[in-house]
Amino acid sequence: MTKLHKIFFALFFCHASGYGQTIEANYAFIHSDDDSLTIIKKAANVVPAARQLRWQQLELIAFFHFGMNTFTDREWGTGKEDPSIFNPTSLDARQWVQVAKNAGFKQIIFTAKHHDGFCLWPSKTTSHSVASSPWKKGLGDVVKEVAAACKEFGLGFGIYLSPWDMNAAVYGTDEYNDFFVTQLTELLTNYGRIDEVWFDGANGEGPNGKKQVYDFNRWYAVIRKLQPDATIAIMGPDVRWVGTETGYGRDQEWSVVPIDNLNPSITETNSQQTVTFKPAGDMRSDDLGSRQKIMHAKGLVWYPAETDVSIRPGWFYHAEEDDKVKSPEKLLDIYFNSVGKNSVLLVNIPPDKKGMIHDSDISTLMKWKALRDEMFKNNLAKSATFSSNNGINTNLLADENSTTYFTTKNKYEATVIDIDLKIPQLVNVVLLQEDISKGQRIEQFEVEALVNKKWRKIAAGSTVGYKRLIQFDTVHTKKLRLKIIASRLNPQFSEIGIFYTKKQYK
Ligand code: FUL
Ligand code: CA
Repeated sequence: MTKLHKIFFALFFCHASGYGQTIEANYAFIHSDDDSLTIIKKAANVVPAARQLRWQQLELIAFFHFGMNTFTDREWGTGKEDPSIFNPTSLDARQWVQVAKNAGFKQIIFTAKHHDGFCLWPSKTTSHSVASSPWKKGLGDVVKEVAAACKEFGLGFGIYLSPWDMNAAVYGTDEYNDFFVTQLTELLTNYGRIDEVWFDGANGEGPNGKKQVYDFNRWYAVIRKLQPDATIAIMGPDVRWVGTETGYGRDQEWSVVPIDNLNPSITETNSQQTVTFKPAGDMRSDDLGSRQKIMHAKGLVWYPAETDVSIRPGWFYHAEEDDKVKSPEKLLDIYFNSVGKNSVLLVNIPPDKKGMIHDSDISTLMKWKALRDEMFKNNLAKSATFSSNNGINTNLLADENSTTYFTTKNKYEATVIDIDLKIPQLVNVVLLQEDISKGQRIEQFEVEALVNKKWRKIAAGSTVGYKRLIQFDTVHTKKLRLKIIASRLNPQFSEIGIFYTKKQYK
């Protein structure tokens, strides 16, 4: 062995066994003899894979549920629908994507196939598709139109492909896994770049239904090979379901969570090490990653939350819900409780029978966007001065760059950042961000304002992560301070935003 080989071996072993942090990875092994400090250190150094970081920075993704259910007025089909029912009169995917873009969404996810098995693209695997419908005389391809619109307007494009398939004759047999791989391969090769693949966990077969064992690991391998930058969400290794469909995430939202099925033989070997299989277990409890939770884990993994919600009561379009579209204020509250709680918000906007987004949805989306624009237009932190007893780079706290950060000197984990607004201002919203490309670390924080010469606590919480947004009763103040009370290693605090909005939506 040459010297170079030895060094390489040492580095590799060091990483693979989870001791050093020489190679950045989105997982870490925990050994039975690791003490608590070592475990905390490991947790603090788990970082998102590049695809996970890109996904998190999107903040807002739009879901388009459209398909057979749009025409039968149902939420779940039967798989027995006649393809002739599918006949949008003026489908305009450009309108969908333009609406999404105007509302601030950065990516969309389209239901290429829902549980009823009807394919919105002319798949070679089945005749149960748009090819058998009257729409465009059977020559249409909705996936193609949505993909092209996303490309035109510069949005990411993702697909929802339901594992559960009520129509496929092979469903319930081994062959279904081949059938599914062929469908995936069509979608991942014929439509350009795919940014997210969304696998739903729903299955309503019931006690006498067909039992299908999904070969998820094989499917993941196909995705990694054909679209290595795509995140695989929900029933997948990259992105976790937040656990509800309400739009409201957790107060304490850790992106680093325990993983007990960490298997060294099925991690990728490219420059950034990432997990390629789904962490096992139910991840719906309130606390997924506190010190208490990670202490007894066998491994740790970067597995962030996606919060999905529909703008209407249902996932598919129903005319009787035209007056039940969520209000702009409700969407703003959801935004604070999802994006503002270290999650990505996935809002479903279902196109109607014409194949267009309805005016009621457009109107609410544009008002929601206007509320956000108004709220965040004037960041008072930009003209503030920051100081700290034990920190460096206070000048990077309001440079509107989430990858430049303030941190503490030496090994100080707790810190206080003083914020001087120079002139008294009205304040009722704060924004906090960590540089998650270096990990998630903050465990407890408080924000105080000096009011009538006394410090008043205006906001407090546990995790920050990619973004934390908090509204509170308006204060008139010149001085604020942010206390980072507990952190896993030195905090890497990238942004503080301070705002005032006339209307409050709490
Ligand atoms: C659920 C499905 O059953 C719904 O129809 C919808 O697609 C939602 C996003 O996921 O599990
Ligand atoms: Ca910054």
